[in-house]
Amino acid sequence: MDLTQFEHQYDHLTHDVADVKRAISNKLMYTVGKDPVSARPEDWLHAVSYAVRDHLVERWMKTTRAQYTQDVKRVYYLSAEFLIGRTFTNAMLALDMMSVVRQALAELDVDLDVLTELEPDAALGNGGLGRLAACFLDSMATVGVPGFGYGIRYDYGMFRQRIIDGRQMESPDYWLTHGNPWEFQRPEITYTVRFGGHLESVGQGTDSRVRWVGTDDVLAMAYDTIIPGYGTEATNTLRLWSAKATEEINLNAFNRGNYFGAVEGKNHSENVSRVLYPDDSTPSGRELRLRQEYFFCSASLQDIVHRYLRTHTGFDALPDKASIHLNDTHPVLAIPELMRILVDEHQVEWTKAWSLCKRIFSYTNHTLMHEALETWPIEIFGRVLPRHLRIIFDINAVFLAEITSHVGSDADLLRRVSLIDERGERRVRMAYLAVVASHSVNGVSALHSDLMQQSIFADFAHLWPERFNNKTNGVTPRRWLAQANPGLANLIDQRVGRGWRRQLDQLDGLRHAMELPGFLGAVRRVKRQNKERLARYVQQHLGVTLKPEALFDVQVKRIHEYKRQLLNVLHVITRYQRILDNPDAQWVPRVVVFAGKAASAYHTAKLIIKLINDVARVINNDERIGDRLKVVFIPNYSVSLAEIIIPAADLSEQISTAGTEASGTGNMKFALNGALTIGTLDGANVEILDNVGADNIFIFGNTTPQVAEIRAHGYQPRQIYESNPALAQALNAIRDGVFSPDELGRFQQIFDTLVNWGDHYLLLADYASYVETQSKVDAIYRNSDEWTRRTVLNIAGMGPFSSDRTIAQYADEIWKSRPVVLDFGPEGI
Ligand code: HTW
Repeated sequence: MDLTQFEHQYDHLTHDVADVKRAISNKLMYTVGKDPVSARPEDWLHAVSYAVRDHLVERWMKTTRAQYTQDVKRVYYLSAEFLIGRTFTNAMLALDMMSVVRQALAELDVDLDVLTELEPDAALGNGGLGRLAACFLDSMATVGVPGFGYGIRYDYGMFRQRIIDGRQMESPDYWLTHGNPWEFQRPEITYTVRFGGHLESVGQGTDSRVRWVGTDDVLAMAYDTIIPGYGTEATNTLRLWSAKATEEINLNAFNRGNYFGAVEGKNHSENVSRVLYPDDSTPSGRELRLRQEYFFCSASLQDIVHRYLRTHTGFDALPDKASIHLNDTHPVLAIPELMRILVDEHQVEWTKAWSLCKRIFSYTNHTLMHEALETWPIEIFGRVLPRHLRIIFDINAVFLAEITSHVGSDADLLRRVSLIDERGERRVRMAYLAVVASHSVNGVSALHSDLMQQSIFADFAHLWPERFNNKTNGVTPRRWLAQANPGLANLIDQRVGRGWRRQLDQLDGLRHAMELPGFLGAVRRVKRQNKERLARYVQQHLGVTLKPEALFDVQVKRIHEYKRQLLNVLHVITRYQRILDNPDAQWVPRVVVFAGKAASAYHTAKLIIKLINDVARVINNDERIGDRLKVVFIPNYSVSLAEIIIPAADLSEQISTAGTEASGTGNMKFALNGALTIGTLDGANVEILDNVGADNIFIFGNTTPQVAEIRAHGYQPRQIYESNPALAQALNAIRDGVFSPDELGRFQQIFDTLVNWGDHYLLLADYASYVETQSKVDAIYRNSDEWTRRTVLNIAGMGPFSSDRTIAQYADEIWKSRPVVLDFGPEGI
């Protein structure tokens, strides 16, 4: 697609092509160190990235200086994951430099679009939780919240997925091979992080203190990335920590002539920031993971306290100058770490330190799934972090005493809410620690926030109802509409102006555009171009030919049983069998697209990938089917792939068992790009329904209370199997090896899980409703004007799902932060 037509003209006013050209040439020679005649495309990418980055640096210093002189309250967003994706195009759009850079490069005989494809994704996250953190950084900068992201600079991000013989194969993602032009290494900003050792008591009685000694130390070095705001000069900082050995080599071993032994320790301690744990909603429970979590919490807290003490004495004002937000429980060690810094290092009295904590911390819960709730065996915890375990015991003692004094002694209640799970191997409950230490605990959609208070935190919600609240997720319209779908963005600009990039509510104006001549046709043409772009990608990478007139039915997300990719497969198989039974019916041609990674140790999820690929091979090669049905599994799902796939979707699959998907954010990205949703009443689907209207979304399946009811009455999946012939036919085909002729029993386990072993996620209970709803989808798709009208009503209803709205609510209701004032006012340029 030719994107040049969408880049607007007025950025020439602020940036001159000749200047940009000169800057790029200078960077190529003096920073990259290459002669233009021998420069490779990667060298040009680095040169132009440095040239663009210079413009961000000016804004960054201005914002940082203003934050400092105004002594504003800063918001620290602690997250083990930031799924940023690419930065280059995003930065150019923020600076309004896209067309100038394109032209400058063209005059240097370089194609901008070739360069953008060379940039590796910063894939420092698994899925929705990490991507949400990235959208939040973008929105904090854009709405002017003085925000700081803190996380880990993993050497290896999310693994690369290849599909070999239909199976997922993982390989390391070494995203830093060619260097990262967007980061600033800060060797001078380095903190010592301590592990292990033991505790000693010093002093007597009320003077007694604990000393933590004999530790193994690792250094945490800061790397900063500029986060630009859109339509403002305000920027923020993402600070990621990388582990460095405290001493390059062990001198004793070196002097004994043992060179390799001498550097071994260095490797060992630097392992702490080596690799992202590839789990989403499944526990890892590995000691190295605990060390990772503490590593970034400790460095971040030392940095926060250090920054505060540069301009303040005493800690009374700390809660007015710092909010620390915990993105799920992975950063919860920040709580005992702040207590340790205050009490052990600054001699703050315990009660005082604890009340400061409760005003500083806030926490977001992202899952209710029991197996995903983080707990650590106290044996491991005490060995790695003895001081923090003691602090948690002390917090727990005070907390349980407080409960007893309020509600009387209720042993059962105390056992349930204790920070230590005493059943079996004793474990620390990280989520409970977060709730006890935070002044705010939020869920990520209306439904999830309600369920959270009724299930995992029910006892706490009774004790402290005022602490609990909802903040429905959102996505940044800059990346997920302006950048990913320039064709649609341009069309919207023509109808309602460009303001939606910062005020997504303005999309509401599209409701009127519907009646304008040519509008629906134009929307359809843009979708068609996006589908052609995806079809080209699939042709190139998979060798499968897709017809763009088919309905593109898309499910892209982590592979997990609760997300029910298998339910989608059951529908695909049923459709296949019906086409074979009735080839002459007027079938609406469909392309069913899957993408997503499975956690490397999650056997069932990997088997589901194999099944999808086996089903795809059989259907795609069955001549009787032709173009009526195609199935593709696109390997290596990532932010950059999402930017190609989502704009090309007609139908968005959001089909998790009601009550299991906390929010979902893919659901919002698809609707914003004009896909209609087929979904259950789960997570944010419920609110999408409220905003687009029941006529414009395909809702099916059991609701959350119905799911509970079915389970309570003894769910019998086999009965459903036996009484629904179409379902039985699909399941039997899986069981009998129709899709695995080379190994007939390959998918027996999948059959058993659903029919004989309880079907935990109730796929069979929702199958009939799902398949019936899919027929309704076909019927509407046949009427292309009607389909497009609904598409536009979806886009028009997406105003509330901007992460700018979400962040404004966090800032007002949780963080109580005020925007920084720049010279030109918060609106900037
Ligand atoms: C939810 C998803 C929600 C998203 O957060 C998720 N939670 C985890 N991963 C997610 C943002 O609020 O839209 O519905 O499922 O995508 C998640 C998680 C984890 C442990 C618990 C929950 C992610 C990575 C690693 C561990």
